[in-house]
Amino acid sequence: MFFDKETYVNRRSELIKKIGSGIIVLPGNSESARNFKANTYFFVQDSSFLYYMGINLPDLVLVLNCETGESILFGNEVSLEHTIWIGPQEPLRSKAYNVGVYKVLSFDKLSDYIKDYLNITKIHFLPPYRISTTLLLSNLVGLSIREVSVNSSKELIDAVVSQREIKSSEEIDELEQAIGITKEMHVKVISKAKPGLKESDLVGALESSAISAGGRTAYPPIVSIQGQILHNINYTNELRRGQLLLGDFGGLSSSGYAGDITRTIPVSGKFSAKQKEIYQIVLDAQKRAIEMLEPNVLYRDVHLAACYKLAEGLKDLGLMKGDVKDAVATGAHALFFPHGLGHMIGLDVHDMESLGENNVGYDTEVLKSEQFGLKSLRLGKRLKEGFTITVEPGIYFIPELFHEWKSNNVECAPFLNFPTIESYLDFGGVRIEDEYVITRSGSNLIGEYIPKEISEIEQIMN
Ligand SMILES: [Mn+2]
Repeated sequence: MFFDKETYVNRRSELIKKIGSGIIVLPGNSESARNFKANTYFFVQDSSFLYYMGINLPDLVLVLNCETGESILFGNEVSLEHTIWIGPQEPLRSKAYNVGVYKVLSFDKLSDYIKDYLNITKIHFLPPYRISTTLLLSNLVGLSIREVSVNSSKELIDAVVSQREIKSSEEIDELEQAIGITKEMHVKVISKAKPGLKESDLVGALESSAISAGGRTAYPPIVSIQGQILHNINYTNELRRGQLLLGDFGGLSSSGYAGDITRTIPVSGKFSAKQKEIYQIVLDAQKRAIEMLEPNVLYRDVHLAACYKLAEGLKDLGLMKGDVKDAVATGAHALFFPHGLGHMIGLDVHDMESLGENNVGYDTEVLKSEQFGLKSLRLGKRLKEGFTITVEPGIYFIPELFHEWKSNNVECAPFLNFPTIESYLDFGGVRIEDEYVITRSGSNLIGEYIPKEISEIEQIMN
């Protein structure tokens, strides 16, 4: 339990009210074996289960009965034999009481409970993303494994998204706590980085920060001198003078909220003139995007405004040419910025992504584009007060993409100055990422400011 009992009681009763009829089944996660059953990965609870139940333990299923209004937790108390291995535990029954669930039944009662309702009313469940959950649901509702996901409840997905996308002030406190931990991790990496170290030296330092703070990293850290590889999680390179180092990582708050921040720094402690130019374009694009954040603005439009800013800067440097709006319309800028400007953040680093990007970041008003670049934008819909999001533009020089576009004479080629771009192919990449909460009239940075101006980064490094 992380918040008051009332928080969980209210969240569940609101969900029951929204769905109105039928049975809602919310399975928590199970332990996941690494190489044999008892040797498991770090346990991560299902975020929807955690949102409505607040218990961070494996092998539990929450059932909300919309017919009776009842919440029931299915799970087993720890046996004496297991206690010998893991020590005495607070009874499950008492944990459930603390979040206002007064009916706890053993796990083997779940199947009969659902069976009684199967042909009478609708059983609502979210799309599973782990095979163990798919199997559980397949057995409970009598569908084949293939049928489970497509039969998940759109009503339930929409109801859960509508609740979880609006963060309460206690959730924003948690996100701030995660940023506090994340700031320490970043400052440690910025102050420690220097030629001769390996990427893994820095990963060791940031992991130790996260663990010392009582948590873990929220996702596999990206710490790379090859920033142009967007999700590079190899840490074998040695840092050399003249290179840029991209660090995209964050910690978890004590109740499981994620931090997700990116900084890009010069290994030598000083940006070169060329690096400064590209870095400043990315920073200006981020600031342009942040200025626009307020309720009712389409995040797709914020993304596009950042793209215009990037394209303008790249045109000034002679890397792009022609009309900036036309260039962005054809997707030319995506050669340098192939991903989206940001995503929601909360209990998941890409919040609720398991419920489907289209169900979380888009709606009937804004449909996802299929254009290269724009199709990777995870959030396109109108912003609302209480949304918590990331703003993370970048510029990358991806040799493979460059060669492909150059040799295939792509439609947007007239906007690209290929010979000049070619002279940047060993540049790497720059990304700058911060988190914002949408307020009534604008937005606020979540948590403490983490240095990002060129002079601030150089000052910490020297
Ligand atoms: Mn991110």
